[in-house]
Amino acid sequence: MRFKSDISENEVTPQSLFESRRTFIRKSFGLAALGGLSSLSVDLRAQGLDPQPNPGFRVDETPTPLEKVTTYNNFYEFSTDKEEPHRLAGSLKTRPWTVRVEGEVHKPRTFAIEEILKMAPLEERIYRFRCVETWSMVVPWVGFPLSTLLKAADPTGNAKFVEFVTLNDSEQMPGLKRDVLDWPYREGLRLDEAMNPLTLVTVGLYGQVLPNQNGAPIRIIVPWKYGFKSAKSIVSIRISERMPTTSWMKAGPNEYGFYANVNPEVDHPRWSQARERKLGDFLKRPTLPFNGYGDYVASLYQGMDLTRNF
Ligand SMILES: Nc1nc2c(c(=O)[nH]1)N[C@H]1C(S)=C(S)[C@@H](COP(=O)(O)O)O[C@H]1N2
Ligand SMILES: [Mo]
Repeated sequence: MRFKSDISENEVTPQSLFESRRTFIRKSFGLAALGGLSSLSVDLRAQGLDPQPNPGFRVDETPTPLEKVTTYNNFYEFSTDKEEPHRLAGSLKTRPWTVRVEGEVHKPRTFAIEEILKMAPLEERIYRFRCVETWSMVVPWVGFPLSTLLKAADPTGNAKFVEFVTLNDSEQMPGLKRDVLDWPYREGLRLDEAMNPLTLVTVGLYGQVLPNQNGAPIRIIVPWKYGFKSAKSIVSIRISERMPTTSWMKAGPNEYGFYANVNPEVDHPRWSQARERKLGDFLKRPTLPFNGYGDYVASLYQGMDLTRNF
């Protein structure tokens, strides 16, 4: 069992280390500001928000250093090079920002980001995060369950799927000028996956406002699925009766399925998914089914062939 509800914050990240890391970030920020790391310096408390640790959702592993989490990113709207988004994402304007919740709902709504930030108490949840390539991280994300936001729009009886749509503005996101994906970036979940308490509306990490390169001002985190399911900088949540076709399914239907549950037994056609390297580690480690969250989510897929529904 990798999850401990009784583990103290100090065992996971020594508070002194956490604090010194924050100080380090603030200091290094002076240098990094020109490189687009500016949102890193904003403590969530400066916005009147006070994320509390959620003891039910932590991982018995040292979190990946903030510096790695914020400088090695997939964000194709900026660049396909993982080391570029943190340099380029400064052009993203995260205010004003709205998120529409629409489709199969009784109460379609457009929420200002400020309303979303006040919608539910923010929790810090330490989750494993696993990219479809062989790297992984452990990150103290800050947010609240997506179910809160979905319930506010009151899904109809036809609601079966949820689609997330990313901002599509090539003035702010230079990578959109290249034809690498079917823009805007679209991802999706089945409604029951979206309502699972692990699925997080994410607005911060390490107690800071979400850095642009990590998907500011609001993204989704789905900890038991490959990273591409966790759409960044979203402007719309569409609830539908039919399964949406995601950008990655369009790009490579044999490589990226709708479900994309972390599964060491199903290889990507071009590489094995059985092992992963946690960013900063030297050695690889075995990948766990559902990224270690099987106790919470395996029941969602009872009776399904996960080799076909990859
Ligand atoms: N809009 C958008 N969301 C996205 C991506 C992207 O290119 N555009 N990349 C995905 C992929 S492949 C991964 S692994 C994660 C990376 O998140 P991180 O940079 O916070 O680690 O974001 C996902 N969300
Ligand atoms: Mo990824």
